[in-house]
Amino acid sequence: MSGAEIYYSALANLHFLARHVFSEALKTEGDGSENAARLEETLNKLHKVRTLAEGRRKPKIGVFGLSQRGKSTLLNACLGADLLPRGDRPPARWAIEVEPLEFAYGLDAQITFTGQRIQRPHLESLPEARETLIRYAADPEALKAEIKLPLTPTLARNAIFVDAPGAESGFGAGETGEGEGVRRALEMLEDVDIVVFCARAGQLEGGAEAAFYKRRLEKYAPVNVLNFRDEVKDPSDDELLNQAADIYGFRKNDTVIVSAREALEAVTRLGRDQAGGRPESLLAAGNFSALKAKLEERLPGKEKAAWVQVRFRETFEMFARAFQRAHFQNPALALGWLPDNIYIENFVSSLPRPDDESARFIDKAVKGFWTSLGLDI
Ligand SMILES: Nc1nc2c(ncn2[C@@H]2O[C@H](COP(=O)(O)OP(=O)(O)OP(=O)(O)O)[C@@H](O)[C@H]2O)c(=O)[nH]1
Ligand SMILES: [Mg+2]
Repeated sequence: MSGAEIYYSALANLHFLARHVFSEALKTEGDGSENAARLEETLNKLHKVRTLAEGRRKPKIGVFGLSQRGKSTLLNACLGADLLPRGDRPPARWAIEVEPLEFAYGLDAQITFTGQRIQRPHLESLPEARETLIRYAADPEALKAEIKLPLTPTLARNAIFVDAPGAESGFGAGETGEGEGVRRALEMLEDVDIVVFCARAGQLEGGAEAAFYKRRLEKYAPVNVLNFRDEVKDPSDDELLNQAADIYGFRKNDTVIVSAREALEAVTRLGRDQAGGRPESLLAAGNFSALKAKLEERLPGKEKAAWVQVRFRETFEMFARAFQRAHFQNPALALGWLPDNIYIENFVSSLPRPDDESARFIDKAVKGFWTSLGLDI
């Protein structure tokens, strides 16, 4: 087996192992419900990672950040179409998910409201879709829009793009009283596989934005975007990266400086419908080739950097300690040893494949625990 195959097999085993312990724990009388809930959450995360690793669903790329950072403009440039409403509008609380399909006949839209009510507006064109999205966004009961449309995106061909609302409405400005908006925004973060954080290159400042990033986003190991590059002539890119590292704690290696406006202008100029393919000029505009490279590092099917592999190993080791300490005599006890912080936060931090040696380590350890449970794989 190759390193990648071993890794996937380990992942599958870990998933079944956790599921077994969980179902045993549920049979046990008494306390432990809190731990069980935590394990269930972990299982769901493992499930997410597995379905993605096995190619059973497309990765979701979500863009987060405060209002007016150019999130929607950035996504339109990524999509190669001016679809998502942008600019000055009343703040919306919902998410818009866009799935570009290379071979599709027309637009398909589904709007989900509270109480699981669904509508499917008929859409003929991009401008009509944009207008419809603006109209529905004003409805406080609208939770999510899912749009499918025939497009070849500028980057990340096989992904679903998620436009999150500006964090002020989603997370609550002062982070006091965590209401409905906060809950929804956190769900959105958990739901996406690749988190992109969008800030403004000319407005790097500590305070609320940096605090928001550190509290909510950092743990997802996001791709960080410093947008509005066209508006800052100096400092140099390098100085900007240093500033962002100081103020937000961005890893330089995970940060790109772009101009979503220039990229979107290039898209519009080229008239993507006729252009076909993805001309290099499109990616060069606004430095989108750098963003493309960063996203591709996170997409399935690529060998990943060592620092990310460590995350999976840490997660596994925490599981391992939990199971080992309880000697598998009492699964409910094992639950108590599970960490508060599960590192499989999203696909980004766990799917990357470890090198052959760590993959073998993980596989051997997981199988060892299975055997000590008296179970066959
Ligand atoms: N100069 C410049 N303007 C930009 C850039 N990106 C976005 N803008 C402008 O900034 C404004 C806000 O852009 P949006 O894309 O709507 O920002 P957003 O983060 O989605 O805003 P909310 O949806 O309200 O959270 C628009 O007027 C854009 O044209 C950029 O790279 N350079
Ligand atoms: Mg927006």
